[in-house]
Amino acid sequence: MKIESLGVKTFRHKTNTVRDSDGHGHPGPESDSTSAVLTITTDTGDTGHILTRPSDLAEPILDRFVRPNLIGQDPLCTDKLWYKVYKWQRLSGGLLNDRVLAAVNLALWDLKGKATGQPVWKLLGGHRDKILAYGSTMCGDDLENGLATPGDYARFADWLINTRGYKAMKLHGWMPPVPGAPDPRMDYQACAAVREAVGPDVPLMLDPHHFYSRTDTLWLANKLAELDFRWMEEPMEEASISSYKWLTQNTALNILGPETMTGKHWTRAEWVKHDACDLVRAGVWDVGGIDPAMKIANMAESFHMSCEMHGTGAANLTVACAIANTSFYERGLLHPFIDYDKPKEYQNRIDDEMDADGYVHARPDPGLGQDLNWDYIEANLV
Ligand code: LLH
Ligand code: MG
Repeated sequence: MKIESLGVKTFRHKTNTVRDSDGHGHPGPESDSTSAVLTITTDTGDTGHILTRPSDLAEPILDRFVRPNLIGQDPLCTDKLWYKVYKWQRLSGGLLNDRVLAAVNLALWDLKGKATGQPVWKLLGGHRDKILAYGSTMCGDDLENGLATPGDYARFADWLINTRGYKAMKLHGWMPPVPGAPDPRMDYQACAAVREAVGPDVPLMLDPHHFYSRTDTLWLANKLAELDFRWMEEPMEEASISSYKWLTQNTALNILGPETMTGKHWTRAEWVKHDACDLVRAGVWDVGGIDPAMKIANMAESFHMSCEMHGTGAANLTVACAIANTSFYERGLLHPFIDYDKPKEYQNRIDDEMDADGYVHARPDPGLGQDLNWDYIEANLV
């Protein structure tokens, strides 16, 4: 089997998410957006797909760095092909980023699953066929009855846990440009209100403003430890390993990381070696795909550490179900104004349907388990 082509379909669809001036998503009026699907096709007619942002699939990047390394190659050799493309990153002048590596790697894994008739989570180890989700909120806002006050977070937490069935929850705090943010005391008040609403036994986490000082971070960490929070993630710039090492030494709260720091599995290994985190973060879109994410999970397991996947979607769910050393799947981002369970126009179903007990089930279908509405995509091509 040999790779014959890589093709991209970019299409229009509606969105109800708006970005603020710092890039955080919030509910907003319906507007137009675009997404893209990468399709890898072989000489045997097998295909693999991945849905992503159009900017991850720019034709000049695919033409210069990806197609020359993939065409004619065996698509099942995912790690070998990852290295073939990755080697070009160093001299690409920043053009070949980790999201491009991830998109190509994910489409190859989807192809491998479909060609072998197996779901990818089983090919990778198949540790579990369902996993508890934590409801991961959007960042705080100033919308009436949205996520504007500690009481809003508490009311939403009550609905997530006691009505929708989540068994765990993570708050994203208030971040600029929301008035008054960032403020660790505001974050703490929201966390305290949520703990009060859901009781002592529900696992809770916080993802606050990402650029706090050491002293603000330590104050917040110690207050969250008093509330018996499970972990906090990314409260400071992650390039500063020393700051995280200092933080983990000084607080009883578990610190999860690194999430957005570049450097793939190599950076995660450095964080573990330097005791800069208690739990290791990996997300397929942050670390360049499934192959590097599995290396991170296996490295973490070798140090008796949990590896928590960052972000939602079929490929992160796939890794979470493949490995032993993880605790939750991140489901979101959620908001009282958004119906997360409703498929988008370009989906036949969402990637991560959740049952009433808070479990997201690994898909039995071959591949990564995405179910795209091809009629919609074809009818709305850009
Ligand atoms: O700052 C944000 O918008 C969130 O932190 C976002 O990146 C979210 O994906 C996250 O960190 N989840 O864990
Ligand atoms: Mg995060």
